[in-house]
Parts: sequence; structure tokens; C-alpha cells
Amino acid sequence: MPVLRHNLLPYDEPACQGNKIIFRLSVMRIFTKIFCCLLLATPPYTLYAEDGYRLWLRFDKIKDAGIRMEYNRQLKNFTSAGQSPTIKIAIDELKNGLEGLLGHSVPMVKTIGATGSIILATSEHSPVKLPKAINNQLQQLDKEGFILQKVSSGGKSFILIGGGSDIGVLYGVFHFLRLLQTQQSITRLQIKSEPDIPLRMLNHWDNLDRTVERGYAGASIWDWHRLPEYLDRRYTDYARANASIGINATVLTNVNANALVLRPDYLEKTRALADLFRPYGIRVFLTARFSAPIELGGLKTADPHDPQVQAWWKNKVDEIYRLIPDFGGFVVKANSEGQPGPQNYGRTHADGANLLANALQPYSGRVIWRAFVYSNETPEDRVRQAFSEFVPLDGSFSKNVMIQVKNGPLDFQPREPVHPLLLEGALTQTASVLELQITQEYLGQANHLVFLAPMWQEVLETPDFHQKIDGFAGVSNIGSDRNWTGHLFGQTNWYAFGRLSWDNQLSPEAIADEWTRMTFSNDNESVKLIKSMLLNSLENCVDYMTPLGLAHLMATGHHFGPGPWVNDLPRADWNPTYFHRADSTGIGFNRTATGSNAVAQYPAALRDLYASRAKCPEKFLLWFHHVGWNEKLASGRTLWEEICRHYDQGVIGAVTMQADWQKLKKSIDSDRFEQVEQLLSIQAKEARWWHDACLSYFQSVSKLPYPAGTAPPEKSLEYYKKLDYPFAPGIRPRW
Ligand code: BDP
Repeated sequence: MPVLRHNLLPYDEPACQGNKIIFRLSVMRIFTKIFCCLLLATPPYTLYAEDGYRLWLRFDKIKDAGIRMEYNRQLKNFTSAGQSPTIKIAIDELKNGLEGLLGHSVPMVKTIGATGSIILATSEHSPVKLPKAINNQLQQLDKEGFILQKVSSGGKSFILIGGGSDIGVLYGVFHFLRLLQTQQSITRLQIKSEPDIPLRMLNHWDNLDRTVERGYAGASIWDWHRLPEYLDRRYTDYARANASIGINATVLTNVNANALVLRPDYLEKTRALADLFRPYGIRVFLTARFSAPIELGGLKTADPHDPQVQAWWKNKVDEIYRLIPDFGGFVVKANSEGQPGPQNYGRTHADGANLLANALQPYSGRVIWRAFVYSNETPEDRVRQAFSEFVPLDGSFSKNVMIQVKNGPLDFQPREPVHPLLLEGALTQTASVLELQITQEYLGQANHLVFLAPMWQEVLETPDFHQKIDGFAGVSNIGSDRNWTGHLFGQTNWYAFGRLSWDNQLSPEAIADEWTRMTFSNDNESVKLIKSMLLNSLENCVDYMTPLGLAHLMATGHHFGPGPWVNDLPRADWNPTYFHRADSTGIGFNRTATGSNAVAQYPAALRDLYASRAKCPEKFLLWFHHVGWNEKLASGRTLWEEICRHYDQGVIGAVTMQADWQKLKKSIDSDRFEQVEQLLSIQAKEARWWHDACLSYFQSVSKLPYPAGTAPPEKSLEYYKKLDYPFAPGIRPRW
């Protein structure tokens, strides 16, 4: 009998256990058993469906015998002296990973041999005496950091997975396994890794009824109804996946918060999750509804200056820390899109944030206060409002307040210039958190393959980007779909968020390479093809949705599909026409000094670049300028011709991805191949829809003929306007 590969993930277990033969079976059942055993004896031994559940944590036997032999030589056994739950997890992960990858079990031993051992250690506990220099290095490491190093000492040579603390060891184990999964040489290992960003946090926009705001992967994974008694296996797998990419915090609930989560019974449920996540290095945060003292506490006001309100929050926080001693703190959306906040009482955002911060301060808890605020009543350009609101408050926030700022000043569009609050000189005395949206609310949702690392890299590489950002928050794309993220390739964005938060220098190319090898294959041709799909996908999407700096052309409410004509919403700044400002003369939002002057919020060099019609990068052109339809762009084509060309290119890009994927048919298991194949076909269809709907609308305004080579829209503008998707996911329950 082959050795059954122990797999930590439940649904991937082989369909039958060959070692449990029961003799009192009918003849029929005996035959069935024999059949199962024969199947088990025939490679591959994996009888589970390849449905994407395992994410990038796939430890299937390495196919290349040469590489396996090389690893076998160096990985004969391992040892550890630590006792904590985190170290136990590290041991399990290492054992399970090695066994899967090498195809045989790698024992944990008490005494190591001359070569071929792995040592798990920190400066506090090591199963062998480490050379002094190494021990010093471990002592100086960031608590979450790790080193992977070939060490020779006392006549023995081993691989050290050393952590700044136990969680560093676990991170080190996952990184070590990643090296093996991506088939890198471990002969001269010498890696030291520490996180660039201390707070690396997922934000779930999950409601207590299990709907997920802007969630496209099924119901929320948090089964509040059955918590705290029922701990779904998914919670553990979620924690493993996050730990494997260094994510160390999670906000369980929607920013449009429900006060109920602060009720004692819900806090018990949160405690159960916090207990489970703790050994994986993950701290739990909750969103706090500002009016909770009224809704839960029965007070008449939530005014931050009211002593009863202050006492209510203090007591609530004390209660939380009695249950969850390492509770992270609160994330708050206040006075934004109808949420209550301090301004309801004539107070400032600083007053509101400090109210909660004072209650959390004795426990070192934090308030993460969102800067996503804008008001319809204010005549100011929507993209200017957060900066105008928060910069004057800089210096008045308590030390444990962090301001969470979206990557762009509007709202997670396919492309936006960086948010000026994130640049040097804006918030100089307040800690900030960069908020990125992993779930693709405005990027085709879970229907489209769009790799977001290039977008995030664009933000991090902006000149004057504030280097002292203390946290990255990623709005999660995780749900209870079998493959977690709805689109199998949505997993890349979860993965990329974690890896980039840990190492800001990692290139999208390197992240795509790792993810592809871990998720699909180490075959170089396949890797090349998948990587090119990933790396071109964002630009494709921008082209077929919002090229040349256009933004917010999406349909109302669910944001699924195009709606550039929409002009009838109760708030002007929710209408696509507010953002593109197309008229008979041209298109684009004048944000220079002759317009809304949003450029003035940028540091000098960027301000001059964006304000200049000649120098403004074309990718942001219509964000900052209103440009005549017949004005010439750098290519020599007119703006109208260039808009058409971008929409054409987007469609070509989507169709090319389909063709590329077909080339992979033989190298990818059929289940996952088909999942992606179907979605790529939807994406190509929807790219064409975006192209046709946007061009027919803009043509009705520009009144210019389509340039030669542009495919004219298939249907009339009226047809696109009438399309209606009442049950598009992301807002209402899906079941
Ligand atoms: C927008 C979403 C909305 C969120 C809001 C936010 O459409 O559902 O509540 O952002 O970030 O993108 O608060």
C-alpha cells in the first residue's frame, strides 16, 4: 500500500481509507473496497476533486525526481525544542508539507545527525546549541522575523529555521516550504526576512446575517449563528493561509457596522475566533458603530463629550479585554455614507476617534479611523474632501489612533492617482494605514481575472509616498465558496496582499511567479503563460472599463457592468456623469486651478505634473483635465480615436487571455481548468459589453464617427441602458 498523504485540509481527504478493512462486508462491499485500494495504489494518489480549496498551500509530491533527490539528501529529519501552540503548528505544517512534497514522512527526532536536519529555534529555545553569532542575530530579529540559514556547528551541518519569536518560526516554516514548492535551491540558504509593515490586516465587510457587502464568493465564512460552539474547519484553514503570507490581523465585520457585535453573546463568538487565530499570530479587530451607546446601552446620545458615553465605551472595552486579552481594537467608519459619527453632535473626527482611543489605551488597543468621508452637502469636489477634513486635524488624534486611507481619493476604481493623504507632508503626526480593496467591487467582481499587485505597486512607487505607513488593510474577497474567492484567480490577490504587506519591494512579477508555481505548476512554459495573463490583466481591465483616467462609470448600486449615462441618483457625486463630465466639447474632470483644483493637494512635483495638460501621464489625463474630443494625444491620434483604441485593446486583451488559457488545457487538472475557462469566457463577453455600452454612450455625446478598425457596438445605446441586474451579488443575500 502506498503511504497515504496526510493532508491538513478536510475535503481533500482520499475518498476511502485503505487501512480500515472490515471483514463483515457483503461481497459487493468487499469488491468496492478492493477497487478503492487499487485506485489508491495507482498514482496519483489524490482522489479529491481539485476545486481550489487548498489555495497555494498545495504540497503534492514534487514531480521532478532529480529535485526530489536533492531535497531528500538535505531534509532527512527535523527537531524543535519549543512547546507553544504556535510551535506545534509550525511542526505540523513542516511535517505535513515535507511529507507531501517529498512523498514520504520526514521524522521529528531528538538528536540530529551530521547532515540533513532542520532545526526550529528562537533565541529562547533551541534543540541544539547555536553559534553565538546566530543566537545574537535571533535576539535582534523583529519578533515576527525569521532567518533560514545553513549552519555548521559542532561538526554538524543543518538548516536553521530561526524566528524572532515563535510566530517568526511559523512564518519561517511557511517561507521554507514556499522555497520547496517553487523548487528553489536550499543548498546555500541564507535568508533574513522581517516585515516592512507592522499591521497587515484583512478587513471583512461581513454582516452578522452572513451577507457580505461587496462579497462575490458566497456567504460570509463566519457562521455567527453557530459560534462559539461550532468551529468550522475553515477557520483553521483561513488562519493557516493568512499565516503563510504573514497576515497578522483580521477585522471580522463590515465597516457599515452593526452594534450587535458588541453585545455579550456576540463577544463570546468573537472570543472563540480570537482563541483559534491566536497561535497563528492573528489578532482580531471589530468594527464599532458610533451610535452603539444608544443602540446597545440605551443612552440618549453618543456624543463623545458626554461622560456617560465615555463611561459606556470604557466599560465595553474592559468587557472585551476580559474575554480577548490581545484584542486589536476598533475600525470605524463615521459620518460617511449615512453612518453615524461625532459630526452628528457637532464634534470632529478627532473627538470621535479619541473617545474610543481613551477607552482602548490601557490595553494598547488601537482605533483605526477611516478617512473615506465625503458629503453631498459640501459643494467641494468629492475627491478633495477627505484631505480637507483630515489634514487640519493632524496632531489632535491620540497616539493609538491610526487613519485608514484608501489607495486613491475616490473609491477603489480600476485606476486612480494616489490619495494625497498618503503622501509626505499630509499626515505628519498621525499614524496611517493604507487601505486596498482585494475584492474586485469595481473590477469585474468575481467574474473577471484581474491581478491587483501592479495597481498596488503603482501606489507604493508614487514619488513622495509616505514611508511611515504603519499598516496595510485589505478588503477581503473571501467567502464560503469552495475555492474561497469565487474566481480561482481571486486567490492571487489575497496572496499578493499578504506578500506585499510583508515585503513592499516584492515585484508583481515575483509574486505572480510564486503564486503560479505554488497553485498550478512548476512547468516553465505554463508558468510563463499564466504570469503573462496575470501581469497584463489590470491594464486590460482598465482599457475596457475606464481608460485614460476615467472613473466610476459603473452601474448603480451593485456596480456590476457599465452605466456611464447614469445621471439621476439622489447624490450628484454618485453619478457617473459627475465624474466623466462628457459634453459636446470633450470629456474629463478639470481638477486643475481653473477647475476643482484637487491638484493643489499634491506635493509640488506631482502637482505640477498632474496640472500640466502636456505632461500629465495619459493614464490620469481625464482624471485631471477636460480634454476636447479632437485634441491630439502623444500618439498623434485624437482623444476620441484614442478612447476607442483603448476600449478595443481591452477586448482584445480579454480574448487573448481566453486563448492563452486554452494552451494550458493539458497541464492543468480539468476541474480547475474548467472553472477558469468558463469565467474567462464571461469576462470576454463582459469586456465587449463594456466596450459597446461605453462607446455607444460617448459617441452619442461626441457625435464623432467610430475610427476605422473599431468594432461598432453590437446593440443600440437604449439596449445597454435597459439591462438590469436586480440580484447582482455584493449587496443583497445570495441565497
Ligand atoms: C464603497 C462601497 C461601499 C462601502 C464603502 C466604504 O461601495 O459598499 O461601504 O466603499 O468603503 O466602495 O465604506
